[in-house]
Amino acid sequence: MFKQLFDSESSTLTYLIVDDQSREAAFIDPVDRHADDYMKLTKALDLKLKYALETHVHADHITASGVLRQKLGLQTAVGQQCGAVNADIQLNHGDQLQLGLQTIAVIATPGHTAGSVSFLWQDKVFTGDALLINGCGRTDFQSGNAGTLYDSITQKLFDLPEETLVYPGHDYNGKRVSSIGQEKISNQRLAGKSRDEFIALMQQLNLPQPKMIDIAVPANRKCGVYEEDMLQG
Ligand SMILES: N[C@@H](CCC(=O)N[C@@H](CS)C(=O)NCC(=O)O)C(=O)O
Ligand SMILES: [Fe+2]
Repeated sequence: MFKQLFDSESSTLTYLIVDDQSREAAFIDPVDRHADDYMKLTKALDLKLKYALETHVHADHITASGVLRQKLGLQTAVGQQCGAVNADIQLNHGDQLQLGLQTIAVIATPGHTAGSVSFLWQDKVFTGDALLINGCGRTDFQSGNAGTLYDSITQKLFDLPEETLVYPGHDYNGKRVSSIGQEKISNQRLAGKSRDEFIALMQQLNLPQPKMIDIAVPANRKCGVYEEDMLQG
């Protein structure tokens, strides 16, 4: 089973993936203000929540992973390079996570942030803010690097089978799913662009900083829960 959820305040896409046989499940990029909904869903569907997986340390919203760990006893997992020291699992390229007999493979896709990872499950890839639908994550904070992002997308994500479904970490334009083949042909940031052209394009974006960046990044390095709160349980 698979569900896509949307946070309209930050335009974040959250995913719930379930192994139907064992009922083991994982959230990808859960958002703090929806923690109660996630717990209701977990109960209603009789799931054993095993993981809260982060594609990166987010700059624009606070993760629910730490709260879900407290309430559901799941493990939080985030890329090793993210500096999220109290996450239960520090992910590296090639790692595999199990839900029952099913495998979630970790693909390092740095560039939006140095620690960004994507998750491959069945015919779906969850790309966080590396590859967006007809776009890509910005590269101007959290050790982002446009050249590195170009390499991650063109050498790792675009190497997946063309029919692989692309589920991004955000969409700001009402889109919800794409495919590797579609993005290769039509992504305006990448299709037909050389590495140098892509870097030049990313340098010209001049986007305003996310409103929550100064709060969200330090909070998310602690899975969204400050240590004092964690001690109180
Ligand atoms: N206006 C948003 C900014 C959102 C933003 O910068 N999002 C990042 C992802 S964390 C991004 O890469 N956006 C790509 C884009 O806007 O094209 C806010 O204040 O939170
Ligand atoms: Fe991001």
